[in-house]
Amino acid sequence: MSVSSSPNSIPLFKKILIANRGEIALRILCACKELGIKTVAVYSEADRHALHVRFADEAICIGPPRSTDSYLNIPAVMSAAEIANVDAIHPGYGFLSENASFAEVCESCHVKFIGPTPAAIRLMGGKDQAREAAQRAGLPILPGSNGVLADEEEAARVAAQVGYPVILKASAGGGGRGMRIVRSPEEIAVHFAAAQSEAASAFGNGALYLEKYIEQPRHIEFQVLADEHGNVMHLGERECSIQRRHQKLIEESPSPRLDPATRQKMGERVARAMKQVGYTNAGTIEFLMDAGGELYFIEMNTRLQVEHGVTELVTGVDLVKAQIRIAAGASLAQAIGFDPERLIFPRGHAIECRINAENPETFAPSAGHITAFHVPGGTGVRVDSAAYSEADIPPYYDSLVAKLMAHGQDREEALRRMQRALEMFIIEGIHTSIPLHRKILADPEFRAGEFTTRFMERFAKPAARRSNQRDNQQRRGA
Ligand code: MV4
Repeated sequence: MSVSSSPNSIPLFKKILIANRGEIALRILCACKELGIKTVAVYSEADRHALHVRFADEAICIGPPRSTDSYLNIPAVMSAAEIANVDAIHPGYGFLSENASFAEVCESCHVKFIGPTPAAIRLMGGKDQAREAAQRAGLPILPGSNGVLADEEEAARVAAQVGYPVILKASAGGGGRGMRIVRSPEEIAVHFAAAQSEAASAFGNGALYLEKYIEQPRHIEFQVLADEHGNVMHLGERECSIQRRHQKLIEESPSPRLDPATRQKMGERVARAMKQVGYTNAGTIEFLMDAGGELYFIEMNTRLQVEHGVTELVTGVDLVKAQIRIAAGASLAQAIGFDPERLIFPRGHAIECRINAENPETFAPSAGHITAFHVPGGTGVRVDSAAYSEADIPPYYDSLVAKLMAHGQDREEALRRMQRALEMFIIEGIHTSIPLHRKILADPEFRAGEFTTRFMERFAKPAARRSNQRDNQQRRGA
């Protein structure tokens, strides 16, 4: 009798290198273990005691603590891939995940990059190009420039056409850098120069484009999966408006503001658009929603996102397993385990709080030693974290300590689960954003689902007190 698994299964990779660290490296390890795929961890000298190193089948040190010397070091990662003889690399999020050249290097080394093609990363990674591609593919965009602006005169001309206020954005932008709001013709020259030089120094590319500025938008993004045979599906949206300094704090699915008809209509439009651009693997299409509920494409992320878990909770689809199966050549149906037409979602409501190690006064990331760590559990609670009791949080990387997710039959149940889970999460030795999350969850407007990307302005502290010394004492357990 044959030992092959289900009749429509496809041969998967034997060994995958995980080119990342922290909770997402563990998340990818989980998927590999469930699929029976061997794993290779890479790590920096600061991460020798990290859990992704402990749980992987093999682990290879790729350099000193700084990201540029290790997790971003393409020759070091590829050497590890060659030494371990892997057949694929999962890049996670951040680091090399949206680096088209890295995806190309993988291709030329006959190692499968688990993600879209280099061409798709390049097309959707350039923001002005992505805007044009989205428009050609039938997605609604804001009025603005056709591609990059030649100079401030062109900026003034386009701004007069679309009407003030407008926003100047860096083509190579990210994290809100190289972005300027312009409210009148008098301001455009000075803002053009400032945005251009900021973009040039931050990204080595000063190219700018321009859009109509939306005053109080909501940030809503659609998740897609596409196989390498031309099939594309959407998995609904995530509401990501609760953010501070371009760092998301809370994400949920579905959005409290999107009705089922719009979800279906826009989801199908997004899927058709991604089919038209030949997109493959997992991707996220970001929209701004204006006060009237209209959605406008702003940019695309060609990777798995931090907040993918809330989509997993309301769809029942394991997005990381789907990514791996798609990269191995599976159809969408094989990748998710059933006919995409029969996916019924959202099933209830899911919410995520990003627990960061941060100074509560300045919100600056704060490294340190965790002295006690207890994660909440129980019905409808999921915690993705690579932290543990007696772990060190190194200062070199981002400050995410845990993603706390709650799932319920409706938003109210999900919120109550989240509140009790926040109360039952113990992290000692470092400061975290748990107290901030408890305040947000108690806010009447948040609970009513009435918020925009400006929601967190109300939690801004008056000028920070001089409390560093007291802070450091607390951290040491004084
Ligand atoms: C905008 C906008 C208003 N109008 N574009 C911020 C970072 C980048 N991802 C896009 N961003 C914005 N683009 C137009 N035409 C407002 C923002 C914005 C924002 C967007 C999503 C989530 C949080 C935000 C916080 C400030 C500004």
